[in-house]
Amino acid sequence: MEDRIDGDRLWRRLMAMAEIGATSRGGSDRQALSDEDAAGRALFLGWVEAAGCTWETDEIGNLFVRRPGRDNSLPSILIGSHLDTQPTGGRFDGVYGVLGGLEVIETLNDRGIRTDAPIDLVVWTNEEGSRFRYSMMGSAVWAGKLDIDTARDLVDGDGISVGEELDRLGWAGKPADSNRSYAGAFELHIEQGPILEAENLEIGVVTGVQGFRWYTICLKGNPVHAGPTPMNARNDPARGIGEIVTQVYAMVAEYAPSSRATFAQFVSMPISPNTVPEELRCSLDLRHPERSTLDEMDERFRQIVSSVCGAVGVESEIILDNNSPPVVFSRKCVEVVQEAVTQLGLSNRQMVSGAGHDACYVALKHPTSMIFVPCDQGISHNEAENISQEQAEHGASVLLGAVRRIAKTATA
Ligand code: HGY
Ligand code: MN
Ligand code: MN
Repeated sequence: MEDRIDGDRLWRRLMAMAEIGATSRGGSDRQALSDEDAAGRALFLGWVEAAGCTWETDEIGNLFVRRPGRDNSLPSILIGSHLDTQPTGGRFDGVYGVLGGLEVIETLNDRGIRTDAPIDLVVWTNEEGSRFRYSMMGSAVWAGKLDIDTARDLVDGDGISVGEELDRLGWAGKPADSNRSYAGAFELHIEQGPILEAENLEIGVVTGVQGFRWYTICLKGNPVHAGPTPMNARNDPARGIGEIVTQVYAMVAEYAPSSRATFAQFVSMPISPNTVPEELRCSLDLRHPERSTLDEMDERFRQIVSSVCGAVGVESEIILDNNSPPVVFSRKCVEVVQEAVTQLGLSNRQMVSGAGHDACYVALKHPTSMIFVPCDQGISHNEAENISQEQAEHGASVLLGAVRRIAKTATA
């Protein structure tokens, strides 16, 4: 059988999903556990039920869609990604892996193919970590790396908690069966970077994911009047953060080309233009493929904060919000993807993912790998994020090929 899916159906569904939470600049805003996220799930579940699948949620709202196999006691095949988006996100990040997974199920249905093993298509809760600041939150709880109560207590900028939203939406189910075994897991995703397009390649066979750490930097100064207070009589956190940003960027540049640093979410209190801030907070996202380099950047970042704050006379606090170590995927699952790509005759390369994905946590428990397709100019987490229908078809066809191969081994 030629592993080709129905690209028109997949594209129609991607565009229908993009209507939900559509932004004025052509992107998506379906932040985790929002009404838009719920509307996206409702649209998805309508297609799921029409495809003859059952579904349930676990305690953190992860959605598990089941396509039964001939023998449901066999280790399942896990596919899926996320439907939640950044506040000014694109139409494909996460969504493409979920609807590509559903397209694989639809194609198996169309062809009357029953796999021996069941197929589980998962929609993970709050992959983005932008509204509730823990990236890949749902898969972290499922993998036992984040305590459910800690996750439920995470709050957004308005003080609304994950738990309140889960209960409001009715998404909290029973704890997932941690003993369920999986023959293999595959996440289909856009690359979100420039490599595949620059090398004019159709598929990325993903061998792992770089590590990342998220911090909250909090600088505490002394609020004084912006007018009469002499410049040398201030304990000004703004002076501290400016110097910290400059020195951290310079430090991280020493580990180029793989190192990444991103400062964001700047907030000063009180919110006043004519009072020196009492407190200034921001986020920092540090990334690198090697754990030892991440450790080194972590240590040097903390030294910079301490020495700058000493020099400008402000206090500092650094909170480590998220620590996702580098991940190496299973050779078995990488090879299964590689075989599927080769059979389809698609140009490809093996690569490490620059972005984090739920597959990082899935890989802690079961053999896992990922499939990438290029996106325009490598742009993502941006409303201009874009892929073509042909690119969407390529990736989902590779996913179909990988599922069919692993299903055979699952049978064996
Ligand atoms: O931050 C990430 O890499 C992912 O998009 N959550
Ligand atoms: Mn994603
Ligand atoms: Mn994302």
